[in-house]
Amino acid sequence: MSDTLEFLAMPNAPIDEADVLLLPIPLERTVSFKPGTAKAPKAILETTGQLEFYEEDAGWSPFKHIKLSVLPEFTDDRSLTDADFHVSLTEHVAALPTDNLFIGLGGEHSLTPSLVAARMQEPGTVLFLDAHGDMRTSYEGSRYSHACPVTRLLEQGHQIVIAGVRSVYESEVELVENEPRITLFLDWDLRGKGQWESFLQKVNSLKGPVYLSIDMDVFNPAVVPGVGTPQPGGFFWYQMIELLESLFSRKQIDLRGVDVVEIVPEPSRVSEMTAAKLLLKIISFWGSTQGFNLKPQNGSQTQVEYD
Ligand SMILES: [Mn+2]
Repeated sequence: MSDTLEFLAMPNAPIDEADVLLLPIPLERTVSFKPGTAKAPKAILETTGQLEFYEEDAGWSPFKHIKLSVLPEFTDDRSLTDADFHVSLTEHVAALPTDNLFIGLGGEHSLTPSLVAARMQEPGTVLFLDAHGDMRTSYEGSRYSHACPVTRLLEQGHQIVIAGVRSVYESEVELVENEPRITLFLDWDLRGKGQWESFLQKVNSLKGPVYLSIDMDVFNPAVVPGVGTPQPGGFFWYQMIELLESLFSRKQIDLRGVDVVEIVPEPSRVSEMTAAKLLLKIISFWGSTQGFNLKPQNGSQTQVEYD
């Protein structure tokens, strides 16, 4: 049983009963700078054991009411080509129950289009938080590189709202200028109060199906030093909280899925803790918006046996 991954050291709910499905995906194929992202899902989930059940921003204990299941890791079969791996990931996720909050825990950012293909089959909006443009057509010989997910998402027919970017290639700037389906909020532009407010308004006004992809390098490296390709600048913790509050303040939000990617575990474990707490905030804010606080107290926390 020691290989079983858990969130907050709670027993996993049966998949068909779970309100939140969390899929660890230790994908590491195209990392170009700091290796180690394959170790992230396990390191982050182990760190969740240090969180409190009570979530102080929404002011409740979400898992008294919410049932969560951490699924077995979707391990990488290295005999598969990149293309075949991503098809198998999409098929795996598409076969899961859909009446839940789905969270993919990476792993490198190239997994996002495969998760979106499974969870958002009609055109929708991807809110894409990242230090980099991630809009290359291919990179180092692979269309499935962590530098290319935005291009794959455009091919699927989605709108993309990208924020936090502070590293782009010239052809990516040209793509943004010519592609009306991309809305880009450069990190520098978000530093002004007016611009930050208009970004939050944009987040709050997203209509139709929405998918949230969080590359942890969107954060300032002082907050999250352990990422595959760090960049100076970036979000601080309470900016992310404000963003999540804006996203989840609309009760009718049609959130198809979330992913948290690109962590590389590091000795201080600050990065893993930030990712762990971010997962807790996302689940808490989502659950609060969905009215779980009014539902019976038979969530995963109630299954914990204290000694
Ligand atoms: Mn990225």
